[in-house]
Amino acid sequence: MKFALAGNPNSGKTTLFNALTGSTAHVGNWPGVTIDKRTGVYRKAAERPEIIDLPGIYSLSPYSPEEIVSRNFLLDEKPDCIINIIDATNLERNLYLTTQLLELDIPIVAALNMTDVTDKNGDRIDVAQLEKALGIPVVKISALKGSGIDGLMERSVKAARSSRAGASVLGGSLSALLEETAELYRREKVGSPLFHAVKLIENDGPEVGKYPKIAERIRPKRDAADTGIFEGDFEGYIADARYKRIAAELQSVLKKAEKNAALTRSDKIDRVLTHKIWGIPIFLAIMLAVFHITFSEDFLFLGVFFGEGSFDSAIFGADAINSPGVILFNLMELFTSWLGGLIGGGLPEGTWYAGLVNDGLLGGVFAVLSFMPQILVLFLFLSVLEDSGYMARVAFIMDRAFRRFGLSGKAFMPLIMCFGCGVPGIMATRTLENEKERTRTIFLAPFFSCGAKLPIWAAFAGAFAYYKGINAELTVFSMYVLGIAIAIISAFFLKNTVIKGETPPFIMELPAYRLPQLKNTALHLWQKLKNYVVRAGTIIAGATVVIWALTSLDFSFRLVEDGGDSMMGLISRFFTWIFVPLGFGMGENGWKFVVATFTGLLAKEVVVATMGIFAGMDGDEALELEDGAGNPLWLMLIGVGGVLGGLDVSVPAMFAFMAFNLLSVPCMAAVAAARGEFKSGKGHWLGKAIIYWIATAYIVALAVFWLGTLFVASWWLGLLVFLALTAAIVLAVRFRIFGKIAGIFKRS
Ligand code: BGO
Repeated sequence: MKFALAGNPNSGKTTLFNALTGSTAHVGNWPGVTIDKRTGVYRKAAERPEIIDLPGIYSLSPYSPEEIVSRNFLLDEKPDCIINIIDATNLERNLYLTTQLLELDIPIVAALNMTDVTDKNGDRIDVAQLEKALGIPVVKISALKGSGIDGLMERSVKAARSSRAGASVLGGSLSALLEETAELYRREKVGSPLFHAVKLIENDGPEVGKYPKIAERIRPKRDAADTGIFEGDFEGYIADARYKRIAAELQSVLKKAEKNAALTRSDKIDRVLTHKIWGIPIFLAIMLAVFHITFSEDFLFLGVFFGEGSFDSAIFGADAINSPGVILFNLMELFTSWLGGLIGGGLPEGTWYAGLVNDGLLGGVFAVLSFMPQILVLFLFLSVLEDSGYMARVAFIMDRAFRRFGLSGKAFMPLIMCFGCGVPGIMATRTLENEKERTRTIFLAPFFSCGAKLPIWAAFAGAFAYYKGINAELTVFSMYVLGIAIAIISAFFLKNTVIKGETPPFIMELPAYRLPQLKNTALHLWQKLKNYVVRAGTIIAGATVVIWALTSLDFSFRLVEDGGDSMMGLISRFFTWIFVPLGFGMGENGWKFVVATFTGLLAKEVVVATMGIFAGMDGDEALELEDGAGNPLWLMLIGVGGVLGGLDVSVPAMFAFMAFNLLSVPCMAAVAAARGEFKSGKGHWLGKAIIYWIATAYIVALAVFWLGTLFVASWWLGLLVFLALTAAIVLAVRFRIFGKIAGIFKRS
């Protein structure tokens, strides 16, 4: 047996799907979380029906990719039963889809979801009356609380055993025409004739294209039925008829509780959090606070109360107290060092296999694993922010502020997902109906710092804090803000040049704030943890072995003393000069950063793994660079920090390195996802996107290095040049220079 879950976005399909199948699919409070259909099995029934979670849709018109997926599935695969999820808090809008589903020749059961909310509000829904009006079984459930689900499935199995002919709520002057058209379909032996008849009368593109003869026969009769009110717009006419019928039925079905006129708690919170002026500063402050808890080495800035050397604890801090994230990082470091010693300690020093295990495999994989606790702490907060309903507000705030730059709130949703991982984020762009906006959004996706880039920021933040006294959370924060800022500038640039087009309107229901669900958050973190460990044990472990070999052996496969003479060392010299203008390609260690940048294309965690390998190889030499740096906890940071200590690569160059890795080509998986998404649209965008990412990364890193160097030399000179550059860009925009450049680009 095959059961399809169909309903509006946010009606609770995924929650019900998870409850039925025991899956852990992502539940989110914005449209587009389910972009493809998902399947699972309901094991409690003897029939073990297969459950198919279709993407959320408002209608069966083929306007968006979700609607096409759902419509094709229902028509072609003919499930044994449709479970139509209806959000009981929003009956009128949800029933619009129901009236269309009813026209199919498929058994349907309506699952009246979110009844925990309607019950709490005191709304009364007459289920028996609704059953009568729709002519199908209706079951009250709460997918979130798990109530009514067994009853729903019993009725669905029963419904699936019988057959059902489509029925339409459309009556009046249309019914004769509908019946005549349906009859033509019946003669052609087409299933669900009523559904097809309605679509044909609506002048639905694919329907007319598929059945041109019937369309031809019906056209004069349809035109004759035009009352003139809708001027030939039969789709509008039918939509209006559906809503009128729903409104009439609802009068006897729904008794809403007297509304409290006062503002709800959510409204009051929103007055502050989505404030016109303060909305964005509050968002930035929240993010900064999250980074502080995750990365700060001076938690709550308590360090001002302590004298130098008050404590002597590498785990909890020396002159201040470490944040929870850093404490966990340090504990993890201790553990990995201990484990590393246990595994690799017994191997004879100087042998190739000791180098491979200690410097390569353990150095690389443990460097990445050390950051796992901090990543989990950060994701804990991001998950809480999302689950409380705040992230939906961020899209709303961003839409208001940046729509005129070409970045709408709807595009911002998939981009927020990119904070976790670019692959689902890029795939979620399918929810954008406007192809131009979709293409632009995929171009921006890598600029949103994903979880795999976090270890890079964390490693540098730690090294900067330790060696240069630079605030760690500000270092990480700067990368996130830089990414968002470049995305906004890029959206504006692309909208006015290469991918011209309007920004479609954004309409979204903001859900009421709620306390984050422990189960959701735990699940989120568990998936992150699993994913991280699996990646460290597979792709990253594999990559470290190859990178170790390439950086330790020469072309005759002999171990080299100096990594610069290795295969990678020699090859990378061909490319290093490209990065000299960006600062991090300079000096004797520059090639290492270039190697890390290239290896990061595989997966961004590999950047840090590569640093870890170099740290292992240079360990002893780096240890001598800094006083008191003999603690093994800092070994990883010394890989980066030793270079800083050596002063042949400067702090601005390191920021340029981070900026380049933030903005340039994302990992292979994200490129493949972008390729897949570009493919479904028109135009060959992948090559252009790759060039765009590299060019953006290069230009921004160049600016970061040179402006940073100027700032370090003389802050006022740096500021002056920065302002002059900004003014030049504003003038270029004012006089449409970008458009002219794009014109040249296109002509060539
Ligand atoms: C958020 N009762 C209640 N109260 N809520 C429910 C029920 C129910 O029976 N069923 C689902 N929800 P999806 P689609 C959320 O995510 O399954 C909630 O699109 C939030 N998240 O928990 O994703 C469910 O698959 C922050 O709510 O629907 C989810 O159809 C604040 O309905 C939403 C408030 O469920 C959509 C809600 C970050």
